[in-house]
Amino acid sequence: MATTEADQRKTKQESFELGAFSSKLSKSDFQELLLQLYLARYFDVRLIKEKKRGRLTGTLYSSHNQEAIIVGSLFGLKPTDWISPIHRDMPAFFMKDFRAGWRNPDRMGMSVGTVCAQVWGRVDSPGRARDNWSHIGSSAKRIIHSTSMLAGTIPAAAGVVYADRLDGGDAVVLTYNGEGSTAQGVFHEAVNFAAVHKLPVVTIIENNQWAYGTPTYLEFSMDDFARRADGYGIPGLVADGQNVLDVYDKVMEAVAWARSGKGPSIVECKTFRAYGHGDHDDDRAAKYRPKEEVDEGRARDPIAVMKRIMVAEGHMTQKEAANWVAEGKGASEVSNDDFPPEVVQYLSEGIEFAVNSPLPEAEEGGMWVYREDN
Ligand SMILES: Cc1ncc(C[n+]2csc(CCOP(=O)(O)OP(=O)(O)O)c2C)c(N)n1
Ligand SMILES: [Mg+2]
Repeated sequence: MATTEADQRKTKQESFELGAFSSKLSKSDFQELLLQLYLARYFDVRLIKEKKRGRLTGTLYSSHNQEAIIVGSLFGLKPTDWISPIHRDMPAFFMKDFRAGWRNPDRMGMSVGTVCAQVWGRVDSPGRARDNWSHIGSSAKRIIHSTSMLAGTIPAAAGVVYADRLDGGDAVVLTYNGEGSTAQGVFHEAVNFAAVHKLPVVTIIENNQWAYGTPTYLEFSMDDFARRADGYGIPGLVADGQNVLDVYDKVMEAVAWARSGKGPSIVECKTFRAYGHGDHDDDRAAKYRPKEEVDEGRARDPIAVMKRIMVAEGHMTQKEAANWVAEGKGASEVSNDDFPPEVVQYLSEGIEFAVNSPLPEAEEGGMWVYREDN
């Protein structure tokens, strides 16, 4: 029996009307979206388990509970579009252009093995283990290199699509940003620049209510950050970040607007950070965030929300929805049996590739630091 308000929300029916774009998706599109949600979640919990098991070191920045933003925003992109993910979006590096086939080597996204090699700090990572986590990029796959300077990728993204337009291209760029990064001066400069030049820049705000230990009411004085868009003279959309279809609809609206030459927009996706800022912050976060707030913020798990919609749309039976129950569970409560086997298999292959990739030779440490041709 539901006891708390959070429990009641968990059991509540989803009332969601399909939007202009999601209403055109097929049953297999719905199934694919759900599978991708499982994969993004599995990436998160498996890395936590690998670290606990002692096979992995380094800080983890969880996207648990925020997977619908990554999956829903990537789903409608063309292979030639660009993305600029940051620390909270690690699965995006290998999930870009997934519709071309998860294992397709020509896909315009990194391989899962490359991304795992990056997480494990091995020689097969793009920077040959010189840096960790999201500090990667690939111009060949149209992924802008992530930087730790919050909002610092937006001007780079604006420049990339400006150049593409001058070359006659129609590429759009999705930039991913936490809501905290919007307080940076460069955020305003870059969005204003994109607005003035009508550049196809879709600025996604992952509003997870916290920037490290700072709550949103100390970050900006409005309920919907998307209203800031008015000041730049561009559209500002708000999406339910727990609902992959709503994210897809709002991002596709912004992408269509951008592609047709009308310029940039902001899509604010409302969500909640499930854990600490990184796993080094988990214990502290449990103190600075009231438990009720955390329970409330995690009550609508994106996997559960999608299942409820699929049942309502007749794309899934209640029995099928009970097949793999990863939703509502933390890393310590979940096992491989809670995920579809193809999801476990796919990521396990990537992890084995990384674990079998050697560490770089120590001599490499001094290479490519200075010019060596004079
Ligand atoms: C310019 C800048 N200031 C501070 C930091 C340190 N820092 C890294 S992540 C972070 C919080 C980011 O919060 P938010 O943008 O909301 O993203 P979230 O981690 O919540 O996804 C801070 C303060 C930084 N990397 N860059
Ligand atoms: Mg945040």
